[in-house]
Amino acid sequence: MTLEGALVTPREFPTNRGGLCQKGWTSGALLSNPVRLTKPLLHGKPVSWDTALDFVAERIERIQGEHGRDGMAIFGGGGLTNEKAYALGKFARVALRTSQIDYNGRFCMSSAAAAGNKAFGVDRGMPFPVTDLDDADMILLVGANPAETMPPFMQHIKAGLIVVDPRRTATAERAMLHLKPAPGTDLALALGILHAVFSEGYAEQDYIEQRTHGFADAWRIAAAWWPERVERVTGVSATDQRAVARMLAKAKNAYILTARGTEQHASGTDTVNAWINLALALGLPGKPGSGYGCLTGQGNGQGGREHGQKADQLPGYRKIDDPEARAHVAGVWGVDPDSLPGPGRSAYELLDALGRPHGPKGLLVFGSNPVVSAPRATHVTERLKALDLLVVADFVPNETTALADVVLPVTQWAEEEGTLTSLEGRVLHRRPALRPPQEVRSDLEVLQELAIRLGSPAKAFPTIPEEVFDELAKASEGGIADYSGITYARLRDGEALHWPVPSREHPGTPRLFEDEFAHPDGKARFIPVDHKGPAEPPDDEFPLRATTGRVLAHYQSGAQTRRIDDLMKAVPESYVEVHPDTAERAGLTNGDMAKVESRRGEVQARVRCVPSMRPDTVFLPFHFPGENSANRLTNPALDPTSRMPEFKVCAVRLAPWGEA
Ligand SMILES: Nc1nc2c(c(=O)[nH]1)N[C@H]1C(S)=C(S)[C@@H](COP(=O)(O)OP(=O)(O)OC[C@H]3O[C@@H](n4cnc5c(=O)[nH]c(N)nc54)[C@H](O)[C@@H]3O)O[C@H]1N2
Ligand SMILES: Nc1nc2c(c(=O)[nH]1)N[C@H]1C(S)=C(S)[C@@H](COP(=O)(O)OP(=O)(O)OC[C@H]3O[C@@H](n4cnc5c(=O)[nH]c(N)nc54)[C@H](O)[C@@H]3O)O[C@H]1N2
Ligand SMILES: [Mo]
Repeated sequence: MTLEGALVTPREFPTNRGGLCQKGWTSGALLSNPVRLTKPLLHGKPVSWDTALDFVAERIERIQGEHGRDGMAIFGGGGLTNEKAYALGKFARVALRTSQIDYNGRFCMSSAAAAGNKAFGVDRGMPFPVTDLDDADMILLVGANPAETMPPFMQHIKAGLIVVDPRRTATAERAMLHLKPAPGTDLALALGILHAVFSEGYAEQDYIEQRTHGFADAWRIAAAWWPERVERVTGVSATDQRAVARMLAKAKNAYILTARGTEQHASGTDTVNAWINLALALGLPGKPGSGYGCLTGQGNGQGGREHGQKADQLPGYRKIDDPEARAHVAGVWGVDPDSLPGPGRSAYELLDALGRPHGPKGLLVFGSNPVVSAPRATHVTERLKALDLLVVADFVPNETTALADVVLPVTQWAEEEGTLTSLEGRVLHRRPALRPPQEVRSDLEVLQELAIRLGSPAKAFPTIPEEVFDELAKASEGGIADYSGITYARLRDGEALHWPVPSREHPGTPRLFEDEFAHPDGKARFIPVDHKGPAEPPDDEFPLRATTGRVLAHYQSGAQTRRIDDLMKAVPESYVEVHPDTAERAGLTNGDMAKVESRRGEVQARVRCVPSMRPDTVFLPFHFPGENSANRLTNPALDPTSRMPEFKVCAVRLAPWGEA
């Protein structure tokens, strides 16, 4: 459960069922945070709103005058409401007319999104209500640790549970079977299990024939990955692979669910497709009571990727290079379709280009802390420092606001109205619960003020969330994520609306795929994928695989949770989980301070000896900044389709801290 999600009307929320996670319990402390940003800052000094906004607008004009429209860039966030994500995308294309916009969701769910589009013709995290899981009898959870990252979700796991994770997580503790592949070898594992399914006669032949295409090509590759060969690559025994095949095939209702452990790889899209291929071979997607789904992450992980803050996208999950989509959206916006820019750079490529000769010279950040959360963070920090203009809108100071020329203090989620879209495609309306401090403004107000200064009419950037939503609904009409039948009135009435909702009378679509998939011929696609392994395999110099992820007590880049005493007591500092033998070989024991080093940098982390760790793997949480930032190590190798970085595996070595 996300920080925001945990507090959205906990009692009426079906994925939550009244449960709150640890962060939720202490969020009172968060909401009355003494370090709340309350005044605009210009080069660190408090100034009036007009001074700050005039400065920003003047600099934007100067930069775009010298370097062209693409001289300015925007970095958004999956925590923004649908209304803000939409307004940000429109602001980029209409007020700035830049192609350079992307957001942190590129780091989050873009591989599953790309894989879902390939296989099913649509990307909705879960094409069924999450409560459907309650009736399953077998669930395979791959690269997900919801016991720590979404505690309320665990209530829906009543079925037998199989977990695929290199670490013995709190989630794996609950499983009847836990497979521990080396980080970055999932794809081979999925091929091995598919091999077992087919050779043991468990494949659903009728379903494959009637509802899918492409099995033969996918099988040709999987045929070469018999379980014993897969065992040598992954470390998962052939016996366990066959057991998974059998357990899934024998179950009446089974689900395969993936999350960041599957996705955050240079071959993340192929890896997700490999698990979807397995689901298709077993006939799960679209079968009542069964399916494939992806667990989302941030407060608005799903909605954040539907309304146009992604480099290649227009609202309604439309493609920015599709002439029909451009004409429709330009019509709603009252602009010439030819004035809309084309696709821009993906998140890491955008950050990497900042301040370079052909890259953007100015950046506006809304809802992200890339100094801590981007891969190869030291380098990203240098790029941010090379900018002529860095503007950050936030409600708390963080490592990125610290570098900003201008910091704009905005309202936080509990102080605003807006909508979010849940992992099951359900649009949720949120009422403001608190009054904001006097001087802060909402993100929508900031965008309007800037747009006016840049020459747009005020009415093109409404500040009332309901007005923005109504426009978003129109812009999405006829798109994949069609919200055109949704209104605040229907949401306030408590209707459970899952997109697409193409008209006011339409009841929404809780379950996709029951009759057909979203490809024009109605069939799902097996995607032929092969195992490649990590972009940076371990070697003599850097012999260990480092993986990164989350802990219960901290949220994301930690900007908020690192300020809460109880959470800091629970997990006060960065650490590295390591097998005791591996630690010993590096001259370390439990509690020592270690230096973890990759080709990109080094970090300081407290050693936690964990006997269940694979001896070839270490784990670091990414919630800490500076010398403790796991992202000083990570490899920005990108997936060719989703452009997602390989956060989940890079080559490192261990030594005692302070040793040369
Ligand atoms: N407490 C807390 N909750 C959160 C967040 C938070 O920061 N803190 N963040 C929210 C967000 S934005 C997101 S995206 C979600 C993420 O939720 P999850 O995806 O559940 O979280 P992660 O810890 O990133 O990764 C899950 C697991 O992947 C495993 N893993 C690493 N490498 C591999 C691999 O190669 N293969 C496989 N199969 N597994 C691997 C890791 O060991 C880890 O246990 O959590 C959300 N909830
Ligand atoms: N090594 C490693 N790195 C990772 C990951 C990993 O697993 N391993 N996971 C990746 C993933 S999945 C994600 S999602 C990213 C997350 O990392 P970030 O993109 O850095 O996300 P947050 O830490 O949530 O930062 C959000 C910032 O936006 C502010 N904010 C929140 N809501 C709003 C709003 O409505 N308006 C404005 N203006 N500001 C707001 C918050 O106060 C906070 O300062 O990290 C990625 N980085
Ligand atoms: Mo995420």
